[in-house]
Amino acid sequence: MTTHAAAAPGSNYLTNGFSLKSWLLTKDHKRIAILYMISITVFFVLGGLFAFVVRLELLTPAGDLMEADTYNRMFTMHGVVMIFFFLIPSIPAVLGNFLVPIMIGAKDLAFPKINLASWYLYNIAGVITLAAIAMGGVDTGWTFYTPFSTTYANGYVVLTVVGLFINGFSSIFTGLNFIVSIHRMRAPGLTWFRLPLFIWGHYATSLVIMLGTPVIAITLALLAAERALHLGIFDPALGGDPILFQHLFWFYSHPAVYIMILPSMGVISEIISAFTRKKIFGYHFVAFASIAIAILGFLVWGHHLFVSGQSIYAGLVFSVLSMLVGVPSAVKVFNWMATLYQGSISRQTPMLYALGFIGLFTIGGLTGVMLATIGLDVHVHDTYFVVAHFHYIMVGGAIMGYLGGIHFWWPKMTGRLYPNFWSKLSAGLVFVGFNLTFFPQFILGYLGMPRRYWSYPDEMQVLNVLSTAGATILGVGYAMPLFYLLWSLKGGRVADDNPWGAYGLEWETSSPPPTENFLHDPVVTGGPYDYAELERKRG
Ligand code: HEM
Ligand SMILES: [Cu+2]
Repeated sequence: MTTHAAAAPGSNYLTNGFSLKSWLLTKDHKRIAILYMISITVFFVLGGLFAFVVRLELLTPAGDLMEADTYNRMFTMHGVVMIFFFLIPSIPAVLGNFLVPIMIGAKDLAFPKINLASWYLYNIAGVITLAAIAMGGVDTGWTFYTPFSTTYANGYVVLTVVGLFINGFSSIFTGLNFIVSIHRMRAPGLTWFRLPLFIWGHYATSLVIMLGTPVIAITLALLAAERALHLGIFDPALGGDPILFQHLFWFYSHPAVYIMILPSMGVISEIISAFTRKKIFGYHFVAFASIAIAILGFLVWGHHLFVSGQSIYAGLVFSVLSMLVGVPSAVKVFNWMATLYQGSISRQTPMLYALGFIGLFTIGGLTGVMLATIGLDVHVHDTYFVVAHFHYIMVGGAIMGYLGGIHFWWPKMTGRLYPNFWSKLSAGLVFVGFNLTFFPQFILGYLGMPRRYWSYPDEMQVLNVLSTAGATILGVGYAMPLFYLLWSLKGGRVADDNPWGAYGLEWETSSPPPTENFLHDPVVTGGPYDYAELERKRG
Protein backbone atom coordinates (compact mmCIF):
# COMPACT_ATOMS: atom_id res chain seq x y z
CA MET A 1 0.00 0.00 0.00
CA THR A 2 1.07 3.58 -0.49
CA THR A 3 0.99 6.15 2.24
CA HIS A 4 -1.07 9.31 2.13
CA ALA A 5 -0.62 12.63 3.77
CA ALA A 6 -2.90 13.20 6.73
CA ALA A 7 -5.44 16.00 6.97
CA ALA A 8 -4.47 19.54 7.83
CA PRO A 9 -4.34 19.79 11.61
CA GLY A 10 -7.64 20.72 13.23
CA SER A 11 -9.85 19.81 10.31
CA ASN A 12 -11.63 16.49 10.55
CA TYR A 13 -15.09 14.96 10.47
CA LEU A 14 -15.75 15.94 14.07
CA THR A 15 -14.84 19.61 13.61
CA ASN A 16 -16.79 19.91 10.37
CA GLY A 17 -19.84 21.65 11.90
CA PHE A 18 -20.85 21.67 15.55
CA SER A 19 -24.58 22.37 15.34
CA LEU A 20 -27.15 19.76 16.25
CA LYS A 21 -28.41 20.01 12.69
CA SER A 22 -24.99 19.19 11.28
CA TRP A 23 -25.24 15.92 13.19
CA LEU A 24 -28.91 15.05 12.73
CA LEU A 25 -28.82 15.67 8.97
CA THR A 26 -25.33 14.35 8.37
CA LYS A 27 -24.63 12.04 5.47
CA ASP A 28 -21.10 11.28 6.68
CA HIS A 29 -20.84 7.56 7.46
CA LYS A 30 -18.50 8.38 10.34
CA ARG A 31 -20.97 10.68 12.03
CA ILE A 32 -23.77 8.18 11.48
CA ALA A 33 -21.56 5.58 13.18
CA ILE A 34 -21.27 7.87 16.21
CA LEU A 35 -25.03 8.49 16.24
CA TYR A 36 -25.57 4.72 16.16
CA MET A 37 -23.07 4.24 18.96
CA ILE A 38 -25.04 6.60 21.18
CA SER A 39 -28.38 4.92 20.37
CA ILE A 40 -27.25 1.35 20.88
CA THR A 41 -25.49 2.27 24.12
CA VAL A 42 -28.82 3.51 25.49
CA PHE A 43 -30.43 0.19 24.57
CA PHE A 44 -27.51 -1.80 25.97
CA VAL A 45 -27.92 -0.09 29.33
CA LEU A 46 -31.67 -0.72 29.24
CA GLY A 47 -31.25 -4.38 28.31
CA GLY A 48 -28.67 -4.71 31.07
CA LEU A 49 -31.08 -3.31 33.64
CA PHE A 50 -33.71 -5.89 32.66
CA ALA A 51 -31.08 -8.64 32.97
CA PHE A 52 -30.14 -7.40 36.41
CA VAL A 53 -33.76 -7.56 37.58
CA VAL A 54 -33.96 -11.15 36.31
CA ARG A 55 -30.75 -12.12 38.15
CA LEU A 56 -31.99 -10.40 41.30
CA GLU A 57 -35.17 -12.48 41.29
CA LEU A 58 -33.09 -15.64 40.85
CA LEU A 59 -30.97 -14.84 43.91
CA THR A 60 -33.47 -16.76 46.02
CA PRO A 61 -35.25 -20.03 45.18
CA ALA A 62 -38.69 -18.58 45.90
CA GLY A 63 -40.39 -16.27 43.42
CA ASP A 64 -40.51 -13.40 45.86
CA LEU A 65 -39.23 -10.18 44.32
CA MET A 66 -41.99 -9.72 41.73
CA GLU A 67 -45.08 -11.36 40.27
CA ALA A 68 -44.47 -14.29 37.92
CA ASP A 69 -46.05 -12.26 35.14
CA THR A 70 -43.65 -9.37 35.74
CA TYR A 71 -40.73 -11.80 35.62
CA ASN A 72 -41.89 -13.05 32.22
CA ARG A 73 -41.96 -9.47 30.96
CA MET A 74 -38.49 -8.77 32.32
CA PHE A 75 -36.73 -11.63 30.53
CA THR A 76 -38.73 -11.01 27.36
CA MET A 77 -37.78 -7.36 27.22
CA HIS A 78 -34.20 -8.22 28.08
CA GLY A 79 -34.06 -10.57 25.09
CA VAL A 80 -35.89 -8.29 22.67
CA VAL A 81 -33.77 -5.25 23.50
CA MET A 82 -30.45 -7.10 23.56
CA ILE A 83 -30.97 -9.13 20.37
CA PHE A 84 -32.76 -6.66 18.09
CA PHE A 85 -31.60 -3.31 19.41
CA PHE A 86 -28.09 -4.09 20.56
CA LEU A 87 -26.43 -7.22 19.18
CA ILE A 88 -27.72 -7.12 15.62
CA PRO A 89 -26.85 -3.48 14.91
CA SER A 90 -23.83 -3.22 17.25
CA ILE A 91 -20.74 -3.95 15.17
CA PRO A 92 -22.09 -3.34 11.64
CA ALA A 93 -23.86 -0.08 12.44
CA VAL A 94 -21.08 1.39 14.57
CA LEU A 95 -17.71 -0.07 13.57
CA GLY A 96 -18.87 -1.17 10.11
CA ASN A 97 -20.36 2.21 9.28
CA PHE A 98 -17.21 3.94 10.40
CA LEU A 99 -14.68 1.59 8.85
CA VAL A 100 -16.09 -0.11 5.75
CA PRO A 101 -15.69 2.97 3.50
CA ILE A 102 -12.26 3.80 4.92
CA MET A 103 -10.99 0.24 4.64
CA ILE A 104 -12.04 0.02 1.00
CA GLY A 105 -10.52 3.44 0.31
CA ALA A 106 -13.83 5.16 -0.48
CA LYS A 107 -15.16 8.57 0.52
CA ASP A 108 -18.45 7.24 1.89
CA LEU A 109 -20.90 4.38 1.49
CA ALA A 110 -22.78 4.02 -1.77
CA PHE A 111 -26.06 5.46 -0.42
CA PRO A 112 -25.36 8.02 2.33
CA LYS A 113 -29.00 9.14 2.63
CA ILE A 114 -30.19 5.57 3.02
CA ASN A 115 -27.54 5.17 5.69
CA LEU A 116 -28.96 8.12 7.61
CA ALA A 117 -32.49 6.77 7.06
CA SER A 118 -31.33 3.51 8.63
CA TRP A 119 -30.45 5.33 11.85
CA TYR A 120 -33.80 7.12 11.91
CA LEU A 121 -35.70 3.87 11.33
CA TYR A 122 -33.74 2.25 14.13
CA ASN A 123 -34.74 5.04 16.50
CA ILE A 124 -38.37 5.07 15.40
CA ALA A 125 -38.47 1.30 15.92
CA GLY A 126 -36.82 1.76 19.29
CA VAL A 127 -39.35 4.35 20.40
CA ILE A 128 -42.25 2.10 19.36
CA THR A 129 -40.79 -0.83 21.24
CA LEU A 130 -40.07 1.37 24.25
CA ALA A 131 -43.69 2.55 24.14
CA ALA A 132 -44.82 -1.08 24.30
CA ILE A 133 -42.47 -1.58 27.25
CA ALA A 134 -43.67 1.56 29.03
CA MET A 135 -47.30 0.55 28.61
CA GLY A 136 -46.68 -2.78 30.31
CA GLY A 137 -44.36 -4.79 28.12
CA VAL A 138 -44.56 -8.23 26.51
CA ASP A 139 -44.30 -11.67 28.09
CA THR A 140 -43.83 -14.03 25.13
CA GLY A 141 -40.05 -14.41 25.27
CA TRP A 142 -38.01 -12.88 22.44
CA THR A 143 -39.06 -15.89 20.33
CA PHE A 144 -42.81 -14.98 20.22
CA TYR A 145 -43.89 -18.61 19.96
CA THR A 146 -47.45 -19.20 18.79
CA PRO A 147 -50.19 -19.89 19.83
CA PHE A 148 -49.19 -18.16 23.07
CA SER A 149 -48.21 -14.91 21.32
CA THR A 150 -51.24 -14.81 19.03
CA THR A 151 -53.93 -15.96 21.41
CA TYR A 152 -53.03 -16.05 25.10
CA ALA A 153 -50.37 -13.43 25.80
CA ASN A 154 -51.80 -10.29 27.35
CA GLY A 155 -48.91 -7.88 26.71
CA TYR A 156 -48.34 -5.45 23.87
CA VAL A 157 -47.35 -8.04 21.27
CA VAL A 158 -48.56 -6.19 18.18
CA LEU A 159 -46.86 -2.92 19.10
CA THR A 160 -43.58 -4.68 19.84
CA VAL A 161 -43.76 -6.60 16.60
CA VAL A 162 -44.44 -3.40 14.64
CA GLY A 163 -41.28 -1.95 16.21
CA LEU A 164 -39.25 -4.99 15.18
CA PHE A 165 -40.70 -4.92 11.65
CA ILE A 166 -39.49 -1.34 11.20
CA ASN A 167 -36.17 -2.15 12.82
CA GLY A 168 -35.67 -4.85 10.18
CA PHE A 169 -35.54 -2.18 7.50
CA SER A 170 -32.79 -0.30 9.29
CA SER A 171 -30.81 -3.53 9.21
CA ILE A 172 -31.56 -4.12 5.52
CA PHE A 173 -30.49 -0.57 4.62
CA THR A 174 -27.13 -1.11 6.29
CA GLY A 175 -26.61 -4.48 4.59
CA LEU A 176 -27.55 -3.06 1.20
CA ASN A 177 -25.10 -0.21 1.60
CA PHE A 178 -22.24 -2.52 2.52
CA ILE A 179 -22.83 -4.96 -0.35
CA VAL A 180 -23.02 -2.25 -3.00
CA SER A 181 -20.08 -0.30 -1.60
CA ILE A 182 -17.81 -3.34 -1.32
CA HIS A 183 -18.65 -4.38 -4.88
CA ARG A 184 -18.46 -0.99 -6.54
CA MET A 185 -16.31 1.40 -4.54
CA ARG A 186 -13.02 -0.33 -3.76
CA ALA A 187 -9.91 1.77 -4.34
CA PRO A 188 -7.82 1.03 -7.44
CA GLY A 189 -5.72 -2.07 -6.81
CA LEU A 190 -7.87 -3.26 -3.91
CA THR A 191 -8.84 -6.68 -5.25
CA TRP A 192 -11.11 -9.05 -3.30
CA PHE A 193 -8.21 -10.96 -1.80
CA ARG A 194 -6.50 -7.80 -0.66
CA LEU A 195 -9.52 -6.86 1.47
CA PRO A 196 -9.16 -6.91 5.24
CA LEU A 197 -11.01 -9.79 6.91
CA PHE A 198 -13.16 -7.20 8.66
CA ILE A 199 -14.59 -6.44 5.22
CA TRP A 200 -15.13 -10.13 4.42
CA GLY A 201 -16.97 -10.50 7.72
CA HIS A 202 -19.22 -7.55 6.93
CA TYR A 203 -19.81 -8.71 3.38
CA ALA A 204 -20.94 -12.15 4.57
CA THR A 205 -23.08 -10.55 7.28
CA SER A 206 -24.74 -8.27 4.75
CA LEU A 207 -25.69 -11.25 2.59
CA VAL A 208 -27.35 -12.88 5.59
CA ILE A 209 -29.13 -9.64 6.48
CA MET A 210 -30.48 -9.16 2.96
CA LEU A 211 -31.69 -12.75 2.60
CA GLY A 212 -32.92 -13.37 6.14
CA THR A 213 -34.47 -10.15 7.42
CA PRO A 214 -37.41 -10.08 4.97
CA VAL A 215 -38.42 -13.51 6.28
CA ILE A 216 -38.64 -12.37 9.90
CA ALA A 217 -40.43 -9.21 8.82
CA ILE A 218 -43.13 -11.21 7.02
CA THR A 219 -43.34 -13.71 9.86
CA LEU A 220 -43.88 -10.99 12.43
CA ALA A 221 -46.40 -9.29 10.14
CA LEU A 222 -48.34 -12.56 9.88
CA LEU A 223 -48.22 -12.91 13.64
CA ALA A 224 -49.58 -9.40 14.12
CA ALA A 225 -52.27 -10.03 11.50
CA GLU A 226 -53.34 -13.20 13.24
CA ARG A 227 -53.43 -11.59 16.67
CA ALA A 228 -55.31 -8.51 15.50
CA LEU A 229 -57.58 -9.99 12.83
CA HIS A 230 -57.82 -13.64 13.95
CA LEU A 231 -56.61 -15.05 10.66
CA GLY A 232 -55.83 -18.76 10.92
CA ILE A 233 -52.17 -18.88 10.03
CA PHE A 234 -50.53 -20.29 13.13
CA ASP A 235 -53.48 -21.02 15.46
CA PRO A 236 -54.60 -24.66 15.09
CA ALA A 237 -58.08 -23.72 16.34
CA LEU A 238 -58.42 -21.61 13.21
CA GLY A 239 -56.83 -24.17 10.91
CA GLY A 240 -53.28 -22.84 11.23
CA ASP A 241 -50.03 -24.53 12.21
CA PRO A 242 -48.10 -23.29 15.28
CA ILE A 243 -44.96 -25.19 14.26
CA LEU A 244 -44.93 -23.22 11.00
CA PHE A 245 -44.17 -20.18 13.12
CA GLN A 246 -41.15 -21.88 14.67
CA HIS A 247 -39.82 -22.81 11.24
CA LEU A 248 -40.25 -19.29 9.88
CA PHE A 249 -38.89 -17.69 13.05
CA TRP A 250 -35.72 -19.80 13.14
CA PHE A 251 -35.20 -19.57 9.39
CA TYR A 252 -34.23 -15.99 10.17
CA SER A 253 -33.14 -16.25 13.77
CA HIS A 254 -30.51 -18.91 13.36
CA PRO A 255 -28.82 -16.97 10.52
CA ALA A 256 -29.30 -13.91 12.73
CA VAL A 257 -26.92 -15.39 15.26
CA TYR A 258 -24.34 -15.20 12.48
CA ILE A 259 -25.30 -11.58 11.86
CA MET A 260 -24.11 -11.11 15.42
CA ILE A 261 -20.94 -13.19 15.28
CA LEU A 262 -19.49 -12.72 11.76
CA PRO A 263 -18.68 -9.00 12.19
CA SER A 264 -17.17 -9.82 15.55
CA MET A 265 -14.94 -12.44 13.94
CA GLY A 266 -13.85 -9.76 11.47
CA VAL A 267 -12.85 -7.47 14.35
CA ILE A 268 -10.90 -10.29 16.00
CA SER A 269 -8.90 -10.96 12.83
CA GLU A 270 -7.87 -7.30 12.63
CA ILE A 271 -6.86 -7.13 16.29
CA ILE A 272 -4.93 -10.40 16.28
CA SER A 273 -2.98 -9.46 13.22
CA ALA A 274 -2.16 -6.01 14.61
CA PHE A 275 -0.99 -7.25 18.00
CA THR A 276 1.03 -10.21 16.78
CA ARG A 277 2.60 -8.22 13.93
CA LYS A 278 1.74 -11.02 11.52
CA LYS A 279 -0.39 -11.75 8.52
CA ILE A 280 -3.47 -13.78 9.48
CA PHE A 281 -2.53 -17.43 8.96
CA GLY A 282 -4.57 -18.93 6.10
CA TYR A 283 -6.12 -15.62 5.05
CA HIS A 284 -8.05 -17.20 2.16
CA PHE A 285 -9.50 -19.89 4.40
CA VAL A 286 -10.67 -17.33 6.93
CA ALA A 287 -12.24 -15.22 4.19
CA PHE A 288 -14.04 -18.20 2.65
CA ALA A 289 -15.07 -19.48 6.09
CA SER A 290 -17.15 -16.29 6.49
CA ILE A 291 -19.00 -17.03 3.27
CA ALA A 292 -19.38 -20.71 4.21
CA ILE A 293 -20.89 -19.74 7.56
CA ALA A 294 -23.30 -17.35 5.83
CA ILE A 295 -24.50 -20.12 3.49
CA LEU A 296 -24.54 -23.06 5.93
CA GLY A 297 -26.17 -20.87 8.56
CA PHE A 298 -29.35 -20.94 6.48
CA LEU A 299 -29.55 -24.74 6.51
CA VAL A 300 -29.62 -25.53 10.21
CA TRP A 301 -32.69 -23.79 11.66
CA GLY A 302 -34.35 -27.12 12.46
CA HIS A 303 -31.96 -27.72 15.38
CA HIS A 304 -34.26 -25.46 17.38
CA LEU A 305 -37.15 -27.83 16.69
CA PHE A 306 -35.73 -31.19 17.75
CA VAL A 307 -38.42 -31.63 20.40
CA SER A 308 -41.22 -29.89 18.49
CA GLY A 309 -42.45 -33.10 16.92
CA GLN A 310 -40.69 -32.56 13.59
CA SER A 311 -39.87 -35.79 11.79
CA ILE A 312 -36.90 -37.70 13.15
CA TYR A 313 -35.40 -37.78 9.65
CA ALA A 314 -35.57 -34.02 9.41
CA GLY A 315 -33.98 -33.92 12.84
CA LEU A 316 -31.12 -36.15 11.68
CA VAL A 317 -30.40 -33.95 8.66
CA PHE A 318 -30.49 -30.78 10.76
CA SER A 319 -28.24 -32.41 13.33
CA VAL A 320 -25.57 -33.27 10.76
CA LEU A 321 -25.81 -29.88 9.04
CA SER A 322 -25.52 -28.12 12.41
CA MET A 323 -22.30 -29.94 13.13
CA LEU A 324 -21.03 -28.92 9.70
CA VAL A 325 -21.58 -25.23 10.44
CA GLY A 326 -19.13 -25.64 13.30
CA VAL A 327 -16.37 -26.48 10.81
CA PRO A 328 -15.76 -23.03 9.28
CA SER A 329 -15.91 -21.51 12.77
CA ALA A 330 -13.30 -24.01 13.91
CA VAL A 331 -11.19 -23.15 10.85
CA LYS A 332 -11.12 -19.55 12.02
CA VAL A 333 -10.21 -20.46 15.58
CA PHE A 334 -7.35 -22.66 14.33
CA ASN A 335 -6.09 -19.92 12.04
CA TRP A 336 -6.14 -17.32 14.82
CA MET A 337 -4.21 -19.70 17.05
CA ALA A 338 -1.70 -20.34 14.28
CA THR A 339 -1.30 -16.57 13.86
CA LEU A 340 -0.59 -16.19 17.57
CA TYR A 341 2.00 -18.94 17.39
CA GLN A 342 5.45 -17.33 17.48
CA GLY A 343 3.94 -13.88 16.95
CA SER A 344 5.32 -10.96 18.94
CA ILE A 345 2.19 -10.67 21.05
CA SER A 346 1.50 -7.36 22.73
CA ARG A 347 -1.08 -7.39 25.50
CA GLN A 348 -2.85 -4.12 24.83
CA THR A 349 -6.51 -3.76 25.84
CA PRO A 350 -7.99 -4.68 22.42
CA MET A 351 -5.85 -7.83 22.39
CA LEU A 352 -7.13 -8.84 25.83
CA TYR A 353 -10.64 -8.76 24.40
CA ALA A 354 -9.55 -10.73 21.33
CA LEU A 355 -7.90 -13.44 23.43
CA GLY A 356 -11.00 -13.56 25.62
CA PHE A 357 -13.13 -13.92 22.52
CA ILE A 358 -11.20 -16.97 21.30
CA GLY A 359 -11.61 -18.85 24.57
CA LEU A 360 -15.23 -17.98 25.20
CA PHE A 361 -16.36 -18.43 21.61
CA THR A 362 -14.74 -21.87 21.56
CA ILE A 363 -16.71 -22.93 24.63
CA GLY A 364 -19.88 -21.53 23.06
CA GLY A 365 -19.23 -23.29 19.77
CA LEU A 366 -18.36 -26.64 21.31
CA THR A 367 -21.48 -26.63 23.48
CA GLY A 368 -23.37 -25.77 20.28
CA VAL A 369 -22.10 -28.99 18.75
CA MET A 370 -23.25 -30.80 21.88
CA LEU A 371 -26.72 -29.29 21.47
CA ALA A 372 -26.73 -30.29 17.82
CA THR A 373 -26.56 -33.90 19.01
CA ILE A 374 -30.23 -34.81 19.18
CA GLY A 375 -29.94 -37.27 22.07
CA LEU A 376 -28.29 -34.68 24.26
CA ASP A 377 -30.53 -31.84 23.19
CA VAL A 378 -33.66 -33.74 24.21
CA HIS A 379 -32.23 -33.76 27.72
CA VAL A 380 -31.10 -30.13 27.96
CA HIS A 381 -33.51 -28.35 25.59
CA ASP A 382 -35.17 -25.34 27.25
CA THR A 383 -32.81 -25.53 30.23
CA TYR A 384 -30.13 -23.17 31.46
CA PHE A 385 -27.62 -25.18 29.43
CA VAL A 386 -29.01 -23.54 26.29
CA VAL A 387 -28.99 -20.16 28.02
CA ALA A 388 -25.31 -20.64 28.90
CA HIS A 389 -24.48 -21.81 25.35
CA PHE A 390 -25.86 -18.79 23.60
CA HIS A 391 -24.53 -16.31 26.11
CA TYR A 392 -21.03 -17.73 25.66
CA ILE A 393 -21.43 -17.03 21.95
CA MET A 394 -23.31 -13.76 22.04
CA VAL A 395 -21.84 -12.12 25.14
CA GLY A 396 -18.50 -13.95 25.22
CA GLY A 397 -18.21 -13.66 21.44
CA ALA A 398 -20.15 -10.80 19.92
CA ILE A 399 -19.85 -8.31 22.80
CA MET A 400 -16.17 -9.08 23.41
CA GLY A 401 -15.63 -8.35 19.71
CA TYR A 402 -17.59 -5.11 19.93
CA LEU A 403 -15.68 -3.89 22.97
CA GLY A 404 -12.36 -5.05 21.53
CA GLY A 405 -13.15 -3.17 18.33
CA ILE A 406 -14.23 -0.02 20.17
CA HIS A 407 -10.95 -0.06 22.11
CA PHE A 408 -8.94 -0.76 18.94
CA TRP A 409 -10.43 2.00 16.80
CA TRP A 410 -11.34 4.55 19.52
CA PRO A 411 -8.13 6.54 18.88
CA LYS A 412 -9.00 6.61 15.17
CA MET A 413 -12.62 7.61 15.78
CA THR A 414 -11.94 10.29 18.39
CA GLY A 415 -8.25 11.17 18.11
CA ARG A 416 -7.77 10.36 21.79
CA LEU A 417 -6.16 7.55 23.79
CA TYR A 418 -7.86 6.11 26.87
CA PRO A 419 -6.14 5.17 30.12
CA ASN A 420 -4.42 1.78 29.91
CA PHE A 421 -4.83 0.82 33.53
CA TRP A 422 -8.59 1.30 33.65
CA SER A 423 -9.24 -0.29 30.30
CA LYS A 424 -7.24 -3.39 31.18
CA LEU A 425 -8.93 -3.61 34.56
CA SER A 426 -12.34 -3.42 32.94
CA ALA A 427 -11.41 -6.07 30.34
CA GLY A 428 -10.34 -8.30 33.23
CA LEU A 429 -13.57 -7.71 35.16
CA VAL A 430 -15.63 -8.44 32.05
CA PHE A 431 -13.83 -11.76 31.54
CA VAL A 432 -14.06 -12.89 35.17
CA GLY A 433 -17.61 -11.60 35.66
CA PHE A 434 -18.77 -13.21 32.46
CA ASN A 435 -17.47 -16.67 33.36
CA LEU A 436 -18.82 -16.46 36.88
CA THR A 437 -22.23 -15.50 35.53
CA PHE A 438 -22.60 -18.09 32.82
CA PHE A 439 -20.45 -21.11 33.65
CA PRO A 440 -22.66 -22.12 36.60
CA GLN A 441 -25.61 -22.02 34.18
CA PHE A 442 -24.18 -24.95 32.22
CA ILE A 443 -24.25 -27.00 35.42
CA LEU A 444 -27.68 -25.72 36.43
CA GLY A 445 -29.08 -26.64 33.03
CA TYR A 446 -27.50 -30.04 33.11
CA LEU A 447 -29.06 -30.58 36.53
CA GLY A 448 -32.41 -29.75 34.98
CA MET A 449 -33.13 -26.10 35.80
CA PRO A 450 -35.54 -24.95 33.11
CA ARG A 451 -35.14 -21.52 31.52
CA ARG A 452 -37.80 -18.82 31.93
CA TYR A 453 -38.93 -19.83 35.46
CA TRP A 454 -38.87 -17.39 38.36
CA SER A 455 -38.32 -20.02 41.08
CA TYR A 456 -36.23 -23.17 41.47
CA PRO A 457 -35.46 -25.94 44.01
CA ASP A 458 -33.44 -24.92 47.08
CA GLU A 459 -30.43 -27.07 46.21
CA MET A 460 -29.80 -24.93 43.13
CA GLN A 461 -29.33 -21.73 45.09
CA VAL A 462 -25.54 -21.74 45.44
CA LEU A 463 -24.97 -21.82 41.69
CA ASN A 464 -27.60 -19.13 41.16
CA VAL A 465 -26.02 -16.87 43.75
CA LEU A 466 -22.65 -17.29 42.01
CA SER A 467 -24.30 -16.36 38.74
CA THR A 468 -25.88 -13.21 40.17
CA ALA A 469 -22.58 -12.25 41.81
CA GLY A 470 -20.85 -12.70 38.46
CA ALA A 471 -23.47 -10.57 36.74
CA THR A 472 -22.73 -7.78 39.22
CA ILE A 473 -19.01 -7.91 38.41
CA LEU A 474 -19.82 -8.03 34.72
CA GLY A 475 -22.04 -4.97 35.11
CA VAL A 476 -19.19 -3.03 36.73
CA GLY A 477 -16.83 -4.15 33.96
CA TYR A 478 -19.26 -2.92 31.30
CA ALA A 479 -19.95 0.38 33.05
CA MET A 480 -16.30 1.39 33.35
CA PRO A 481 -15.62 2.09 29.65
CA LEU A 482 -18.58 4.49 29.65
CA PHE A 483 -16.66 6.65 32.09
CA TYR A 484 -13.06 6.42 30.90
CA LEU A 485 -13.93 6.64 27.21
CA LEU A 486 -16.04 9.75 27.78
CA TRP A 487 -13.30 11.16 29.99
CA SER A 488 -10.71 10.51 27.27
CA LEU A 489 -12.50 12.87 24.89
CA LYS A 490 -11.22 15.78 26.97
CA GLY A 491 -8.52 14.33 29.16
CA GLY A 492 -7.01 11.55 27.06
CA ARG A 493 -3.63 11.85 25.36
CA VAL A 494 -3.84 12.90 21.70
CA ALA A 495 -3.52 9.87 19.43
CA ASP A 496 -1.31 9.94 16.36
CA ASP A 497 -2.45 8.51 13.04
CA ASN A 498 -1.34 4.97 13.82
CA PRO A 499 -1.07 4.52 17.58
CA TRP A 500 -0.78 0.71 17.42
CA GLY A 501 1.61 0.62 14.47
CA ALA A 502 -1.01 -1.41 12.60
CA TYR A 503 -1.36 -2.14 8.89
CA GLY A 504 -4.44 -1.02 6.93
CA LEU A 505 -5.89 1.96 5.07
CA GLU A 506 -7.63 3.30 8.15
CA TRP A 507 -4.24 3.80 9.82
CA GLU A 508 -2.89 5.80 6.90
CA THR A 509 -5.30 8.68 7.28
CA SER A 510 -5.39 11.10 10.19
CA SER A 511 -6.98 10.44 13.60
CA PRO A 512 -9.80 11.46 13.42
CA PRO A 513 -10.12 11.18 9.63
CA PRO A 514 -11.09 14.16 7.45
CA THR A 515 -14.68 14.27 6.19
CA GLU A 516 -13.59 12.80 2.84
CA ASN A 517 -11.61 10.09 4.68
CA PHE A 518 -8.40 10.67 2.68
CA LEU A 519 -6.79 13.81 1.33
CA HIS A 520 -5.57 11.92 -1.76
CA ASP A 521 -7.38 9.00 -3.34
CA PRO A 522 -5.66 5.86 -2.09
CA VAL A 523 -4.10 3.36 -4.48
CA VAL A 524 -3.45 -0.11 -3.12
CA THR A 525 -0.39 -2.01 -4.27
CA GLY A 526 -0.09 -4.86 -1.80
CA GLY A 527 -1.91 -7.59 0.08
CA PRO A 528 -3.46 -7.28 3.53
CA TYR A 529 -1.57 -7.48 6.82
CA ASP A 530 1.81 -7.09 5.16
CA TYR A 531 3.72 -6.39 8.36
CA ALA A 532 7.02 -7.45 6.81
CA GLU A 533 6.62 -4.66 4.25
CA LEU A 534 5.57 -2.19 6.95
CA GLU A 535 8.70 -2.97 8.98
CA ARG A 536 10.86 -2.55 5.87
CA LYS A 537 9.35 0.86 5.18
CA ARG A 538 9.94 1.96 8.74
CA GLY A 539 13.55 0.82 8.38
C1 HEM B 1 -20.99 -24.41 16.21
C2 HEM B 1 -22.05 -23.73 15.86
C3 HEM B 1 -23.35 -23.82 16.62
C4 HEM B 1 -24.15 -24.88 16.82
C5 HEM B 1 -23.92 -26.29 16.30
C6 HEM B 1 -25.28 -24.43 17.61
C7 HEM B 1 -26.33 -25.22 18.03
C8 HEM B 1 -27.42 -24.81 18.74
C9 HEM B 1 -28.57 -25.61 19.06
C10 HEM B 1 -28.75 -27.06 18.66
C11 HEM B 1 -29.45 -24.84 19.76
C12 HEM B 1 -30.84 -25.23 20.27
C13 HEM B 1 -30.79 -25.75 21.64
C14 HEM B 1 -32.16 -25.95 22.20
O1 HEM B 1 -33.00 -25.04 22.12
O2 HEM B 1 -32.39 -27.04 22.76
C15 HEM B 1 -28.85 -23.55 19.88
C16 HEM B 1 -29.46 -22.48 20.53
C17 HEM B 1 -29.03 -21.18 20.40
N1 HEM B 1 -27.85 -20.77 19.83
FE1 HEM B 1 -26.44 -21.97 18.99
N2 HEM B 1 -25.15 -23.11 17.88
C18 HEM B 1 -23.99 -22.69 17.28
C19 HEM B 1 -23.51 -21.42 17.26
C20 HEM B 1 -24.22 -20.31 17.70
C21 HEM B 1 -23.84 -18.95 17.45
C22 HEM B 1 -22.63 -18.51 16.64
C23 HEM B 1 -24.77 -18.19 18.09
C24 HEM B 1 -24.86 -16.68 18.22
C25 HEM B 1 -24.07 -15.76 17.73
C26 HEM B 1 -25.74 -19.04 18.69
C27 HEM B 1 -26.86 -18.61 19.37
C28 HEM B 1 -27.85 -19.40 19.83
C29 HEM B 1 -29.07 -18.92 20.45
C30 HEM B 1 -29.48 -17.46 20.61
C31 HEM B 1 -29.80 -20.04 20.83
C32 HEM B 1 -31.08 -20.10 21.65
C33 HEM B 1 -32.25 -19.54 21.06
C34 HEM B 1 -33.39 -19.60 22.02
O3 HEM B 1 -33.97 -20.68 22.17
O4 HEM B 1 -33.73 -18.57 22.61
N3 HEM B 1 -25.37 -20.34 18.46
N4 HEM B 1 -27.62 -23.55 19.25
CU1 LIG C 1 -29.59 -22.12 15.76
